[in-house]
Amino acid sequence: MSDGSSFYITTPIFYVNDVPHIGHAYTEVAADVLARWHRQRGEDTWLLTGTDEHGQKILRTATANGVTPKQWADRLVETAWKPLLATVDIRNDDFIRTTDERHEVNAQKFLQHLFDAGHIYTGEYEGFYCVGCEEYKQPSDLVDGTGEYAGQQVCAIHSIPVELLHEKNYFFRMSTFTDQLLAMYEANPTFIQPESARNEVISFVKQGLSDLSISRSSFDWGIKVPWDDSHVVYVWFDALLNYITAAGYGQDDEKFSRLWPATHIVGKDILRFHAVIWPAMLLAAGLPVPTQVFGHGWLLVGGEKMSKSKLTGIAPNQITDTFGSDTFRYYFMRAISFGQDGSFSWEDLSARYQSELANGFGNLASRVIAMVVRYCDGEIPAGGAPTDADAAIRATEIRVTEAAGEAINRLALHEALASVWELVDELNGYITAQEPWALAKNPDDRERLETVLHTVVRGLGTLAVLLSPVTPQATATLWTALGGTGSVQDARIDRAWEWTGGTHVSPLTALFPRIEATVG
Ligand code: MET
Repeated sequence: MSDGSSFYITTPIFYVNDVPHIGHAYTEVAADVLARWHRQRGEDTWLLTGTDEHGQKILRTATANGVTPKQWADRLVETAWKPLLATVDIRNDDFIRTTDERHEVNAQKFLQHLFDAGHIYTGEYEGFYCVGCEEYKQPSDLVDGTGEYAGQQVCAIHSIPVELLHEKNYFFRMSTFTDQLLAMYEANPTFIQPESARNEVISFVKQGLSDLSISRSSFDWGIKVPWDDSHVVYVWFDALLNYITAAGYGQDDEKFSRLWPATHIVGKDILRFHAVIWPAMLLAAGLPVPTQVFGHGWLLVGGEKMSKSKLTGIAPNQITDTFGSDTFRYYFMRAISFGQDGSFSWEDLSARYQSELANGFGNLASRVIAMVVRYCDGEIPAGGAPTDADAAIRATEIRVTEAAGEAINRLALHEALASVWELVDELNGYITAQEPWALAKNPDDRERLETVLHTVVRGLGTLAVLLSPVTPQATATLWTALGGTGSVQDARIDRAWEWTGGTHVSPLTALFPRIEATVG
């Protein structure tokens, strides 16, 4: 499938006011799985992540901690945000910070371009603002507060009171793009996914867009507006531009035309920024809009949204320290329908670890390799003529490989894994039915034994290739044990069932060992 096309995929760049929780890691993993899948198929793949470092929220956090915002950002990037990538095994191609010089220069260039083209004017903003969201709010965005905020109107996302702003600001004529955006959504039905998110955005835009305040003048932590340094750029207007800065906009035309546009993976609470404001900015600049904006759901813990501001935050390494990064990645991709809200619980995680990873996949790999070592001195047998049962395994390999690819193309990550697990289950059932240990007892059954072992080794090779984007560590170990050449994550295999494998296996320790510790 390597047709020279590129696959540019991004995560949001996260605010550095606080440390990451599993919701951030979930987004990172989803984007990384997609990037690894496309990279493995030989596509020119580029995964971007990074940090969002300007704005009032970070300024206030830094001030409260007695440091400058840049010092605060440097500290959090090095101690929390970059380490997150290692914790959940992200193979990103770039890490952008909005305080990078390349970005500041670029954001100013973009803004000046819009100003010169008449898309920006001076105005006055009077209304609500949520510093938690860094977003201007309409009265209809607010809900009744509870507890200490009873009797007040609060932000529906952060459950804290909003602030009343009255500032002279610069405005972007976003309203003039209403019809163009609606026509673009119409012409490109998969631009916003999932379908529920698309419908919500379309009905929002159909009400007509307002112009957007794109500068702030009551504090100075931000990128200076190029023609008026008494203003800093509104943090979202600055942040969204990271996606083109990193792709080389304004600096490396060859790279930019090769990579842009991108697929954006975002949480549903920031969908409108990406599906409305961002394409309007790009249209104003005469640049292509993104390929797709996918809004995933929220992680719920004990029925509540996992949140930076509530106490439901779980640090990713609370999970990976015990279960490892592969389990983290597998669990969240498998247990939650990508695009829907999903609940996290320690019980569910432990149960899936035990039944699907340890017993289903890990045990299968250990048993098969141990049998090749024991019955064939570690040499992978060539196998004889296939029976119907063997042919059925091959048919399943072909079917699930195609089904997983098709599901990945729809970003239905959970469906892709469910398909691959059909092969795990069938291979386990096949071993039980064929009883290679019984065949090994009778020299007359030697050829049959070899055919059975050949079939299951090939099935394991297929699993290693298909699961490599999700569980890179375990599949690399398995690939080596199967005598596979090169790295499984770069195995250029479009038809995984044609894996021919190595000639010898080497011993394998448990891919997903028994976990004794109590967690949670
Ligand atoms: N900083 C934002 C957040 O964490 C995302 C910005 S993506 C351009 O929600």
